[in-house]
Amino acid sequence: QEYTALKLKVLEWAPQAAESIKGKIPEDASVFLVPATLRPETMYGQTCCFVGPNLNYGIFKASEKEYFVITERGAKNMAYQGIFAQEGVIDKIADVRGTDLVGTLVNAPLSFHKQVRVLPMDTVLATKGTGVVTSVPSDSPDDFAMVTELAKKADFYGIKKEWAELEIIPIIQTPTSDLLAPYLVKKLKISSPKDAKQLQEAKELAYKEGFYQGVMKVGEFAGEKVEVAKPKVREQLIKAGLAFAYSEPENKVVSRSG
Ligand code: ZZB
Repeated sequence: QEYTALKLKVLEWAPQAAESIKGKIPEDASVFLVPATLRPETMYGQTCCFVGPNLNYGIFKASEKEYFVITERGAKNMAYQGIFAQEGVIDKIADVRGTDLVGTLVNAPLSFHKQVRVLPMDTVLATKGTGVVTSVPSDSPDDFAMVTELAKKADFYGIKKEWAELEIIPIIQTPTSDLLAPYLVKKLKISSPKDAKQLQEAKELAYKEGFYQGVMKVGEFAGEKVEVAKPKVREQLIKAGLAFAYSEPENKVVSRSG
């Protein structure tokens, strides 16, 4: 899978995370949360950044001035893709639990919401991407279901309600809607992030309709088909130093007979 890895610069750490990294990062360096996405053209609609509260993350040195918050697994993959200073070498300077990152304020490249919060999502997989997911509730049913849940039960999740209530702005027009994810969540009667089966179906529908029938409503490529705009937005982000290509090895099926 060829992902776009986006650089969300940390502006303000949540208190627990600040404690874990104290004295470990040079004053003049930047730290980024780095989600892997298949939908770079939707980055205008980011409203938060998800981490798995129970997952372990590391802070990895990418270069003298840049550090990434990702899973160890993500870092191991990146080490062989010319992303870090030295091929095959990973340099972890701190460990941090997902739950300790919640509340961290980051900059979201291209988004209408320049600054967004790190929020918890239990369904983030440790086995995919970087373990960090940028949230686009206008076009991702999983994200819409999760921000709805977080706003409803902010206290339970230990967050401020307003962190989950950023305006959801239409990014892509399709024949059925300009807010495809909320539309599908309602249509398939999805009531929580635990409705895994319906969410999977909604995701597949959203991918298909968004890609083949979507037209950009916003940004530099407004009016262009998603199919056409997607690689252009990606290039633009990469050229600006706000993103880079990240690929994932296929999951191997290990057979017992070897
Ligand atoms: C932003 C975005 C906007 C995404 C959208 C999707 C959509 P897939 O589809 O399952 O192959 N993702 C990335 N890493 C993880 C992870 N570790 N755990 C859970 N989810 C993860 O995976 C690719 C998408 O799943 C990624 O693209 C990311 O969310 C999420 F409008 O990034 B996406 C219809 C989907 N729309």
